[in-house]
Amino acid sequence: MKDQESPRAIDSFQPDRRRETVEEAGTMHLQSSPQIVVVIPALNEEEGIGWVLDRTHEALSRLGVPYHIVVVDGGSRDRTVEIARSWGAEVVMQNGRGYGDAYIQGFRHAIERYKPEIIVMLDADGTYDPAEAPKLIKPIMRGEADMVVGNRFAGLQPGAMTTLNKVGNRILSWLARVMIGVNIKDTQSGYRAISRELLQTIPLAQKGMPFATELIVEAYAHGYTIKEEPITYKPRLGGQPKLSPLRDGYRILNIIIKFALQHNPVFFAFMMGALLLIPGLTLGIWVAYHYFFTGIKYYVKGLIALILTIAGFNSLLLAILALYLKRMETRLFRIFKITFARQEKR
Ligand SMILES: Nc1nc2c(ncn2[C@@H]2O[C@H](COP(=O)(O)OP(=O)(O)OP(=O)(O)O)[C@@H](O)[C@H]2O)c(=O)[nH]1
Ligand SMILES: [Mg+2]
Repeated sequence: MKDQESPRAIDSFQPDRRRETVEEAGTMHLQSSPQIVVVIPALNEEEGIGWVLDRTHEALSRLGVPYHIVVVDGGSRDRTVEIARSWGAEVVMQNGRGYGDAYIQGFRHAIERYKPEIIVMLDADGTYDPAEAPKLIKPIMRGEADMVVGNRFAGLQPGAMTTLNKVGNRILSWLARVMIGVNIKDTQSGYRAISRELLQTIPLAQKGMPFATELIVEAYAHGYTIKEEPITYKPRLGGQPKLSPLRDGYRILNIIIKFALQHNPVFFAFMMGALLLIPGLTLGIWVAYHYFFTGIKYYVKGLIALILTIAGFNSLLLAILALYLKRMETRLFRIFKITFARQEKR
């Protein structure tokens, strides 16, 4: 039985041993050992939570960093809370409802109580392997990324994801790339490591499953570096999935469209340009053909073709302008970030 709410790894903390372990793990650039908090939302996950916590302790102890585990319980009616406490996790009772709401509360609690440099997101159902957490943490420790997302498609085990979820996840990630510009293959993955600075900067409001998308899009829109690492994804250890593919898929799609309109009008301006230009130019060529080769003059059709073509060109110019503004915004965010970091160091 582990001590409840005891800060693990800090107690048995030996600076020299820690440095050895971390260097063995391949993080040669690491100057100091960052504090890590693993936040795990759980709702009736008694079959999985014990295994998840056991392996999290093992993985983070081996990494040699001070860490805490916070389980945000959404009102479980089974033994989830009891098992989580027995494995030394701090259990926070969720005030609201939903996956995103659990994370928003868990992040706030973790930051206020522990001030960790890095926060890890992990599910309680055993689908993600905590042994792979160092893979997500290390790029942040090395300063190569602000958020690292586990790509489940790289190691999908049989029965882990239904065909509907697989297709839906691929489509949603593709839409996020085309419409917003986020180049992440698995935007719905719930296994991530994130810097505290990122979490303290971006606004997060989504209470349900769209939270995963919101987190990535806001991080991207604020100019943070997001990396992806391959991970394995296994079938649940038991319990019921809380994700409802059609309802949540629809909500996530809505969020992508909303963010695309808010953050990246390039896509819409470009689509508008294409929709006006294609018929405009086709009609224009047809009118010109008749004018030159058959001698028939189509004044009204010619005028419509001209209006469509001019409007289409205008939209394309707007798309180019929006693209430049977007790039400028990203550059400005980066400059702010660097200036802010320098000021904090002083
Ligand atoms: N606290 C809390 N946890 C939740 C809530 N909804 C889901 N969770 C937890 O969030 C994690 C992810 O939920 P899942 O149901 O596994 O969703 P999923 O991983 O997209 O779906 P599967 O692939 O079927 O596992 C699990 O650990 C759940 O127990 C909630 O409302 N409150
Ligand atoms: Mg799951």
